[in-house]
Amino acid sequence: MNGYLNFNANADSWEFRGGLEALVGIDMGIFSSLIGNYSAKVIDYSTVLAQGNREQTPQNGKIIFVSNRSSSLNIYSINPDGSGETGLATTSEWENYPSISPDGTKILFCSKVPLSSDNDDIYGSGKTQKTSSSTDDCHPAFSRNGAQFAYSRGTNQQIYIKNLSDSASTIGTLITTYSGASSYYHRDLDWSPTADVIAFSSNKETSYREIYKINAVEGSIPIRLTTTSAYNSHSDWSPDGTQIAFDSNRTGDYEIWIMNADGTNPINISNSSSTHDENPYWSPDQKRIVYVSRPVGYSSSSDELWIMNADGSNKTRITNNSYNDGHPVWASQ
Ligand SMILES: [Ca+2]
Ligand SMILES: [Ca+2]
Ligand SMILES: [Ca+2]
Repeated sequence: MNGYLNFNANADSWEFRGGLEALVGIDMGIFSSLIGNYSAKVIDYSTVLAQGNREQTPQNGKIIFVSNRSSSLNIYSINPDGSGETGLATTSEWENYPSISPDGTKILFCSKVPLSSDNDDIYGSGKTQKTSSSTDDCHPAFSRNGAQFAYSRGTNQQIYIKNLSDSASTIGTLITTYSGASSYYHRDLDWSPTADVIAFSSNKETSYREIYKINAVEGSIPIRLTTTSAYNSHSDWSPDGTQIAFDSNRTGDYEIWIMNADGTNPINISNSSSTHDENPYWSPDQKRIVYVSRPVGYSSSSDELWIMNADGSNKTRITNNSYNDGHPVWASQ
């Protein structure tokens, strides 16, 4: 049973309506967010800096992912054991690049409304519009206390930060203000859970993609973390902020790698030349990694979600179908 979105004329917004009972049997952790109940906290950066979200080890909740198993790319959730697959945003529109709030109760994602507009904007739980522009706004990443988000905006995907409670028309603060920034793409944003630092991938210095990090509050010249002249993307901070998982084709095919947060000691943990492995995301308890894999030579319709231990052992397939399953994020509960 899929979730669905209805237009609420009175509220002048999109909301998930009805069907909540049917939205899996029923974990209100994630799903309460679909009612769209934001805590509109005023942002004080000094408060943000003082707050972490990892005082307690979170438990692993559901995995949120993107699939084309219905008419367009939509967002689904699934239990880590492969059970309980549920549609969260299954409209005829395109929904992609989900980010999950640190407390596991809210999502942000990218959508084109209408689909024919080919104009990306960012939406939140209940499909509440979070950006509104004629440019492409995408790659949302919740801040570590969940009150803000970073996103990439415009032709060259510059990084901006705004409050979750800001109006959709509010652009926010540009942080990629370093020399030459406007010439480069910044994407796959991920905000450290323990510091106000954003990891991202960019073609800033090579014709490939490398991973960088930048101060999320002040902006700065990004620090380059990979130096391989290969495609390095989809960086994801470990829950304790000490490591970054990412994918790279530096060995010839795509693998899941883990490096220290300063770029040192990269380790190939998927280590399988027969499979195309990408899009890693840490489990909230930091013991496992969900990722996307398909046999080398097959199309993306063979992409499935897999989970492995953080040392690469015990690879287990979670989905098994003829559709493209990707962009997993793992919610805490
Ligand atoms: Ca837009
Ligand atoms: Ca591989
Ligand atoms: Ca599939």
